[in-house]
Amino acid sequence: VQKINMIDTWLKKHRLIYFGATRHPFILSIRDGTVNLSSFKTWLGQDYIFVRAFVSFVASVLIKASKESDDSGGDMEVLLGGMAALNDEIQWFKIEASKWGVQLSDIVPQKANKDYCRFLESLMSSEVKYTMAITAFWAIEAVYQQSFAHCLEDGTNTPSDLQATCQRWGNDGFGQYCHSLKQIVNRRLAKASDDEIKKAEVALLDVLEHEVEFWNMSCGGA
Ligand code: HMH
Repeated sequence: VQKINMIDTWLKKHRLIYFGATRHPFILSIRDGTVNLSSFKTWLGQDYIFVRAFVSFVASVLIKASKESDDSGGDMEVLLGGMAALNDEIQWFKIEASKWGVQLSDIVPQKANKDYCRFLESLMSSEVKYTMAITAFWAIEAVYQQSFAHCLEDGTNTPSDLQATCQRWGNDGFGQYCHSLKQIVNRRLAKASDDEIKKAEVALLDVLEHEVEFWNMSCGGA
């Protein structure tokens, strides 16, 4: 296996599950305008909880970077940019929730969300190496980028009041940021041991499965 662009190799190998995560029926329903608004509100409230846990995870990735990265690719700057974006995102969730009448303080995390947050916590362990953690991080961001960008393509029927949500993750700047993360991951993987590569691939698959479950949960309504 050539190690220059491990990510693209993996995305080809695992394209069915990757499509499961990035072309989920929930995303397709936003894209064609048939989305159930109660599903959207469920997603909004649950994702707010997820993002709060995600901030801690990103902080742990930053710590791993400071210990393990030679930083030739400016990993620190990219990660700090991601943290800044999350600060913005949390404020956005609050505004959006009040627009949709979703009471964030009342949200109880559902099973898929709890499972996903527990997975993030497992990656925060100091036993987990930077290469594995940053691979998961890239995958988490890339799924949202790919999913929401799909809703903004020409000829789609995304409802106008959901356009801003899609823009949040589907905009070009976020795409650039995901590309920078991908380059960091590919650079790490090119130098990683077989064992580290294996672990990173498993982390990618775990993320994709959790993302599918998260979308499934949102479709559940409630
Ligand atoms: C579940 N995955 C989930 N929520 C998010 N906000 C992202 C990825 C991207 O930040």
